[in-house]
Amino acid sequence: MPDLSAVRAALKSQRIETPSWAYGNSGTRFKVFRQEGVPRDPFEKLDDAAQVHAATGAAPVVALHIPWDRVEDYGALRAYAEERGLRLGAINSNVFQDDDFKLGSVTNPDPVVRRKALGHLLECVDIMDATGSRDLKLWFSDGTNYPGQDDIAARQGRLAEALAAVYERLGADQRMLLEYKLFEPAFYATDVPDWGTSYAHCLKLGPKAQVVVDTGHHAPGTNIEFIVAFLLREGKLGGFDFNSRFYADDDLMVGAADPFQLFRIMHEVVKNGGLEPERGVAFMLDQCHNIEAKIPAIIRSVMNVQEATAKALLVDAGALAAAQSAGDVLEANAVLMDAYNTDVRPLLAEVRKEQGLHPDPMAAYRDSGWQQQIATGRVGGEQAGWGA
Ligand code: PSV
Ligand code: MN
Ligand code: MN
Repeated sequence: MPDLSAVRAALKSQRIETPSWAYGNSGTRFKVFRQEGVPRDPFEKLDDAAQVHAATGAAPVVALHIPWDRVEDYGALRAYAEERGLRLGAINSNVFQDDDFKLGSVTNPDPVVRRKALGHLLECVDIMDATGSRDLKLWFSDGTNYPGQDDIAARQGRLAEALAAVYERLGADQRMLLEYKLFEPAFYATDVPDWGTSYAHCLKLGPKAQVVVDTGHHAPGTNIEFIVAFLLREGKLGGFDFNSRFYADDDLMVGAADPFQLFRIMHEVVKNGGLEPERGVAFMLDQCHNIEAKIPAIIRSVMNVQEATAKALLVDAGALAAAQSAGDVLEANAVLMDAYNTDVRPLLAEVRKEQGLHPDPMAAYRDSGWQQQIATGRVGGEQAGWGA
């Protein structure tokens, strides 16, 4: 049987990083839906993130996206976060919203455009120095739409060159996390389409380059937990961008579409040591809440990750290993399913109470009055949003 006090301790130490863009307005390519009380600047995003942390006790880190979260003084933003018990997390670069990047950013055939893209990535590392962020998250929209449009291998060479320049610029305690995505916006060939491509680049670069797994970026049916187990074994899993998908990059609440998949992923994380803080695996959310209230959706997402983690921690590792080595297929599967089928909500409620938190984070937020306060208080000014 798993040691319950170790399970409780592990649950208390897990940190989930929330994305600044999830607090702002968002939508689909068809429509951005505006919500009342949405933050008007990065400082107000931190105010909302502090509410998520107050309700859950598990979300003290906030990822930024540049230039969406551009401010005059990043030191002041950092101090503002720290005053609220938060810290600034991954800096997400953005080389996908500029006309110059139509044919690619770091893989663009034009060296002038490539230099501009690299300049942005290096600026993001400067920002990390000021914010105290450990991670630079790189997602490239680069790719081609038509066969013959550009030289696939040459684009890999250009990508490698840019990555090497960024790697060179990283400080001793900084890392770069290279994200992959099967398709979109490029529809024929994406330059970093899968974990293998990301892994190969990271391997060449060195230990400060790690792969980030966005759960929404795979072909349907992909065994994501296999990828997780492989990368952990190789010491190359930098973190997750958690979200749920039914079809493509849906960015829905993690654990909403397929809680069993999330459990299988967390089982591999737990089993392969990925929950230990020294491993440095970042548990980030990458979601947009287009039709649902944003702060409660983020709280729900944090809870969904915690529930999957709790179930994974409850797997009877001894019984599982015994069944596996005996070749007892049904028993091994049953051990895993027993953990998955456990209702961990009472355990998590107890753990929260032990931490001095409300046992139900959704109720804690509802009772806080924050939603009413921002709905009436945040009037005037432009509300922040995806791409704003
Ligand atoms: C675009 O697909 C994307 O959703 C990537 O997953 C990035 O991590 C995110 O946007 C923020 O740039
Ligand atoms: Mn992502
Ligand atoms: Mn995505």
